[in-house]
Amino acid sequence: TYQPFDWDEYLKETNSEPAPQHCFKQTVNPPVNDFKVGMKLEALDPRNVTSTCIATVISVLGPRLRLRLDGSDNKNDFWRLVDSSEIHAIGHCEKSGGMLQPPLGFRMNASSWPMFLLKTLNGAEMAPSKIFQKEPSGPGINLFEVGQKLEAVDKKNPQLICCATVGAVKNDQIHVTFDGWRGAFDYWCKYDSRDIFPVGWCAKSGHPMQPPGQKNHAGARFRMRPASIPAPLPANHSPTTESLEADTSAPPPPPIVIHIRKACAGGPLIDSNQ
Ligand code: MLY
Repeated sequence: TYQPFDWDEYLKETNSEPAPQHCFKQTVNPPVNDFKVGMKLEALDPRNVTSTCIATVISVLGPRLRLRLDGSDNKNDFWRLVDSSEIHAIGHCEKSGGMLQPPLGFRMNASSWPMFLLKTLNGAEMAPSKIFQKEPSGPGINLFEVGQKLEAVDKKNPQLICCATVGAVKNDQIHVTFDGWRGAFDYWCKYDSRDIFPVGWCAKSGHPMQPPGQKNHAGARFRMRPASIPAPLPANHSPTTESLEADTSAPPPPPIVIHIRKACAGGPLIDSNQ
């Protein structure tokens, strides 16, 4: 059975505070998701935000939708909250005087767009306007503080919402760092980004949450063993300066795995049979 991540325990273990709810552009109660796979809607093209396109719901996860632009390939899916201001019911664009556009990288000749649009909408299940929710207003200023914990979308794996920390604050931006992971996934975003959530949001909304990775010792200990079982001490352990220092020093780098196609000879130093 799925055990939600124990934030209370983790906050104690890491002696840290969650960023308060009022820092975020998110509702106190996560919005209900009544979208169904296959429904069509209008979405801003993430690669060309001046265009409104037709999108199809590919999957639903908590209050989020995995979307694919009709006429695009399956390599550019993106995720939106059901209360995103970037999605609307079909008809919204035209009502506001706009015209639906082919997505960037439309797989056909541009001249076939009008017929493509007609065919893609014919007989389609259109998401009813009542299941779209109004985007919350959010704070007018950056209220985050360095060290505060939050839940954040991993932009490189955008289906994931992960345990994260505010690593830095600068003007209207925050630096999101992922607990237990080296810097490769970190990013800067505006304080009112829709990709960051207060601690407990995933549990409340029924969205899975990624626990910390295993970069640091605290994270590893937290993940590996239930809280009730105390950490084993090495034989003859005494809290020497050396062991205290060891806890704060940089962790060893993880092993690097390189996959080599068997057919390729890697040179004299590579055993291609490994
Ligand atoms: N398969 C990927 C997943 C990384 C996820 C990192 N997030 C949680 C910050 C990898 O191991 O690189």
